[in-house]
Amino acid sequence: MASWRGVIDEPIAAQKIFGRVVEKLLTALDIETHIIDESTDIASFGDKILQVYEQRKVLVLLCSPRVWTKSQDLYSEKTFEVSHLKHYQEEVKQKNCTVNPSMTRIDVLKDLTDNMTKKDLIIANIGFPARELYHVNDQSHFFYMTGSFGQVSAIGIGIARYQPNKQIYVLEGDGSMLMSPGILPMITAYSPNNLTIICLNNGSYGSTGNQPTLYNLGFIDFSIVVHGFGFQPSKFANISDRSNLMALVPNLSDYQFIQIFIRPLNAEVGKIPLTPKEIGDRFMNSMSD
Ligand SMILES: Cc1ncc(C[n+]2csc(CCOP(=O)(O)OP(=O)(O)O)c2C)c(N)n1
Ligand SMILES: [Mg+2]
Repeated sequence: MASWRGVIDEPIAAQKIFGRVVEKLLTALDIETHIIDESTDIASFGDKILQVYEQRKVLVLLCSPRVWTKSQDLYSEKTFEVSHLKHYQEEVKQKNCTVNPSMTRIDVLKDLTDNMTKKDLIIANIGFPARELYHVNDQSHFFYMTGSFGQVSAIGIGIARYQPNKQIYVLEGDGSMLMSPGILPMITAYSPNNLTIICLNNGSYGSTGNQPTLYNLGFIDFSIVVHGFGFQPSKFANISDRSNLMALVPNLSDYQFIQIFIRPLNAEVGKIPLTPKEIGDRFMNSMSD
């Protein structure tokens, strides 16, 4: 099953080209291709998918963005409990291993930006984290990712090292953090005192339609992961409700890693009306201020 990115409502240039040519490419390669327009269409392809295994053939089901991008509050009852890691959770003294989050991403972004100083830099994960941040409080010194999923902390450590007088906040998601946790020991190695990773954990790939991540399925605990990678326990916080968040925000920059559990709900905000070049140029110019 392939995501037919670019075919509708696509602002990213590279994806538009892909969307336009992929069907023709597959036909030229003589690969049987069918289009899935809505998630309800998938069931009707059960027999075709079985044939792939039985006849050992290649079949592509090109899924329109309509299949994925509907935002639904699918996992609000999720408690983020990882029972087989309880022993370690006690060892690293994290009390909030079982949580039932009440805030959404946009609630958290409002509270965070209201409590940051005007010069703090934010590097925002691709998708709704960037879109919602732009919507609640756009600043030229905020960098909105439009690609490079999984690289937000890598960008953050680079900027933190070369802008030691600025405070940098990185907005990770559970999905992006699971994709590239390898950056964490690099951050420990450099231990910049001007970088804070804020991981907005909604247990899902929220920006692509709230498919559950392995975090949601209860296999992982980031509090143990980051401790294992050498982050200092006193510089780590788990947040699951607004009163804890408000108690922490005056001292945000004292932390290296803040995990905030949120409900998997995307706000109804439009796309960012800036090209990737405009976002980059504006951000770079703001550094020289
Ligand atoms: C390499 C790559 N893989 C996948 C995507 C599609 N993609 C964009 S955002 C996203 C989900 C992000 O999930 P998470 O980091 O948890 O943030 P959330 O949207 O849930 O806040 C995915 C899968 C992409 N742009 N690039
Ligand atoms: Mg997520």
